Amino acid sequence: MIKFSTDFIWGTATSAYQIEGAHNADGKGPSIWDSFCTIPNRIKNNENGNVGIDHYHRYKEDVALLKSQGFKAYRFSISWARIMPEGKGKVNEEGIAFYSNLIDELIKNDIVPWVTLYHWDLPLALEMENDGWLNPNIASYFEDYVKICFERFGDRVKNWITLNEPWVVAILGYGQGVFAPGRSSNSEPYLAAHHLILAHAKAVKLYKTSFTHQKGTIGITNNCDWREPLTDKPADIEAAERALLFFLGWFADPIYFGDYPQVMKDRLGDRLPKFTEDEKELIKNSSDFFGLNHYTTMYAAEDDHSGIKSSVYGNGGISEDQDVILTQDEAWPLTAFNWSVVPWGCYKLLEWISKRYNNPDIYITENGFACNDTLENGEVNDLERLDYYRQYLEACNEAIENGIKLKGYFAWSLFDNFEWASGYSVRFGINYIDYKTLKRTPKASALWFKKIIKNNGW
Ligand code: PNW
Repeated sequence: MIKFSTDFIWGTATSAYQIEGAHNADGKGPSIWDSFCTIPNRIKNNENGNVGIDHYHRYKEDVALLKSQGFKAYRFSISWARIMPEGKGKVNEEGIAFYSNLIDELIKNDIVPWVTLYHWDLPLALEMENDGWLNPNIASYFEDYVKICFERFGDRVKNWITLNEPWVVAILGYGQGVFAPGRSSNSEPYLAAHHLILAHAKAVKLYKTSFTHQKGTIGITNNCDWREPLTDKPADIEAAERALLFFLGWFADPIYFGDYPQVMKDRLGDRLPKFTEDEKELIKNSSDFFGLNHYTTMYAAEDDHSGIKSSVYGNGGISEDQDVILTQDEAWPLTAFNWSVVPWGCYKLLEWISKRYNNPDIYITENGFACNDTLENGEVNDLERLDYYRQYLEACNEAIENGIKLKGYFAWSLFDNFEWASGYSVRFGINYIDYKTLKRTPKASALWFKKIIKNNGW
């Protein structure tokens, strides 16, 4: 029997650009994703989030769905360009009204809002006029924007996440160029990441100094896969550890210890920016909880440069900086996204985080499964997804039983939605979207969640 404690937080998650649509409605300014999607061939089938799943207009129906499926918490993100169309300066009251209404609707239905302040949709003006995350001033622009959010929503929102997955912003946006703003470089990811960390820390400092009366918590969400040593050779064990430090330690070490992992400093030299002593103080202990997005696992082996070279930028970071070769096991089931299903990897990652960062409160803010669902006789029988959730939650439960302070879990995602460079071709939702009518249909996995949340387990 699997039982979670009664105060375990059961949630599900989305992000603004992936679901809202209404890309230019009611005074919203363009974001880098609006613009990235107009470049031919960057997105599968040249799709975009202009309409999304029209959550902007259907939010009441969507909150009712959340409620009917038993979720206690809902993680969504605020579109910066809806609040500040030019990224700075003027505030758009209609944008404020949308999120304010959404928050009220959630609270009315006893669903606790968990709000991500940045889920990749940077206002376009900041990119074009100020070089986006490459400009150190971005940290103060971000601070000005979050201040508005704390002022306008902080009376009702008590759970804030500053940034979603800065690793993705840095590596996929500035390293591989497959996500907005579409740049390819082997040094810009480290610079962008540096400013992302500082922006996070400034936002937290502001919240902790000027908004203590709101009595909320604030943290950051990082993503990380597990890296399992391919063999028990010391070189491979070290390679796996190094891969984790380049992936998660890159962001979590500054936040828990005040500085980057030594192995990154050793290997990157001048490409890794340095924090000043004041900045280290600012960043250290700047997260009330450890937000984790976790999906998959890979083997890691030392790259001795004798043979196979994966791509220059392997999944996990800039691989030439790490000398790590990543592979998958043929025995591991694959999702439609080619991510392997490895529940024990989730357990091992939770354990690694707890050990390295001194047993923090952890929230899994995303975990989920991609497949090509089809609607048959009005139903979606996504048993593979259901199985994925069951196995990963079993791993979570085991972690909790062994003293790891995992306090909550958010399924990614509440809906099928715009899956970034993959467009609408990949489905992650527990609720199915018919993209012609935008009708929402609960999948078997959503009905399963409803049952297990009610029983706190199964
Ligand atoms: C996350 N990777 O993105 C995001 O937070 C979601 O918006 C997204 O829909 C979800 O996971 C599924 O993709 C990621 O390459 C994108 O390792 C890419 C990676 C990880 C997470």
